[in-house]
Amino acid sequence: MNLRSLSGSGAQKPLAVVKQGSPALDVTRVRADFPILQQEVHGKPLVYLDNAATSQKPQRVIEALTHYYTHDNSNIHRGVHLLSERATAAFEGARDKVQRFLNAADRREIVFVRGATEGINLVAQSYARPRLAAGDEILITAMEHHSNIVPWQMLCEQTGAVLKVAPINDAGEVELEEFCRLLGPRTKLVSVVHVSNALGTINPVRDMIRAAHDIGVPVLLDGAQAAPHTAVDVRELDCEFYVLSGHKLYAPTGIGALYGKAELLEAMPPYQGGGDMIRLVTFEHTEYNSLPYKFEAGTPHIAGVIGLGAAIDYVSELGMDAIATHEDALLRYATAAAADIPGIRLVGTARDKAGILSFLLGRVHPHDIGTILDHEGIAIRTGHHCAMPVMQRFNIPATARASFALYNNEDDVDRLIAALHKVIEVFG
Ligand code: 7TS
Repeated sequence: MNLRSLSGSGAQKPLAVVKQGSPALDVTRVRADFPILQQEVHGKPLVYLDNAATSQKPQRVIEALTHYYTHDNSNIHRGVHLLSERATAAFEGARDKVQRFLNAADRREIVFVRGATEGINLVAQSYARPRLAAGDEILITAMEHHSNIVPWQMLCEQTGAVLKVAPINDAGEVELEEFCRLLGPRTKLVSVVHVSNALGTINPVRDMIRAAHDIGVPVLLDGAQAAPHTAVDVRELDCEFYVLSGHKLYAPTGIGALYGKAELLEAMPPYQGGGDMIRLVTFEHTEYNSLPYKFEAGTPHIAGVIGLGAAIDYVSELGMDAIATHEDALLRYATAAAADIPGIRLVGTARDKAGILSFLLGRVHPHDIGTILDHEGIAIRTGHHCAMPVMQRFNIPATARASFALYNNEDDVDRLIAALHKVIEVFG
C-alpha cells in the first residue's frame, strides 16, 4: 500500500468546515446557560479548562433530567401505562437525534452504550473477535487513548491476532506513509482516534479510511474528542463504526453512542445477553431482537439518553460549525499567547489541531502546575491523559493540558497565561 491512492485528495480537509453565513457563537450568552461556571473556586471565578476529561452541562440538559425524573420516570419498551409510553418516546426520540447528529442513514444504526470505551469493546468482541484468526492484524496509531488500545490487546490475547501501531512524528501527526505501509492482507480492522485527547491532533481520517477501504478493511473512528467540537457526518466519512461519549458532549456521564453500518451490525452477534435484546426465549433456544435492541441488553441509562438528546438539541441549535470556529479561534489565541511564556514546550503541534493545549513548563512537574492553577481557580488536567504510549513517544512522564469547550473565552485564556507566569515565579 502506498500513498498513490491518496493523491488527488489534496490537503487534509479541515475538521471544521465553516459554512458561509453560519452565525458566530455568542459566548457571553452561552456561559449563562451553564450554572456550574457561575461559581468561585478558592475565592476566584472558576475557569474550567478540563473539557477533554468531561464537559459541563447546560441548564437545558439538567432540566431534561429533572423533567424526566419528576414526570416520566418509568422503564421503557415494556409498559402499557402512560409513563412508560412517555419514557419510551423520549428515549427513542433521542436515538433519532443522535442519528441526525451523526447523519447516519438509519436509526437502527445507533446503539446506546456507556461511552466510547464500551462502544470500542463492543466492536472488538462482537465484530472483530469472530472474524480473527491467529496472525491477523488490527491497526491503530501511536496516539490512541487507552480505550482504543487495551480492548485490542485483550482481543489479540483471545485470538492470537497482532496489534500494529502506525507511528507519529514529532508534531504528533500520524505518519501516513507508514500507516499505509502497515495496511496489508492480514489487516482485519483499522481503529483510529478522530481527535487525539493528549495532543489535539486531528487525524486525516478521510485519507486513512480511503486507504483502508482500498484493500477492503473496515474502519472504526474513536470520536470521543471530535463529536463535541465539530460536525460529524458518518456517511460522508464512510467509516464502518463511530463511537462517542455523551459526557464530553455536554450530556451526563455513563451514556454514549456507537454508530455502525447496518449490514455489519446485522451480521454481528449480541455483545451481552439479557432483557430487551431478545424476541423469544426458551431454555432450548433464544431469538435475538432486531437492531439496535439486539445490542442493548438490560434496562439502559434512560435518563442519560434523554440528557444526551437534550445536549444534542443544545449544540445543534448553536451550530456545530459556529462551535468549531469559536474553539479554533480560541486555540490560536492560546497558542500565540503561550509562545511568550519562557520555558514552555507544547506537546502536540500538528497542523490540524482541535482545542487542546498540552504543555510542559521548564522543569516544573505538571502536577505542580495543576495545583498552582487550581489555587488560581483554573481547572486543567495533568498526567498521561490515559495515553501513556504518547508520553513514551515524547519521552516525558506527563503533560499539563488545557482543553477548550464552547463556553471558554479569551478571558479564560488570559487567566491561564497569567497563572502560568505565577508558576514560573514560584519555581524560579
Ligand atoms: N477516546 C478518547 C480519544 C478519549 O479522549 C477518551 C476519554 C476516551 C476514548 C474514553 O472515553 P470514555 O467516556 O469512555 O471514558 N478521555 C479522557 C481524557 O482525555 N481525560 O479524561 C478522559
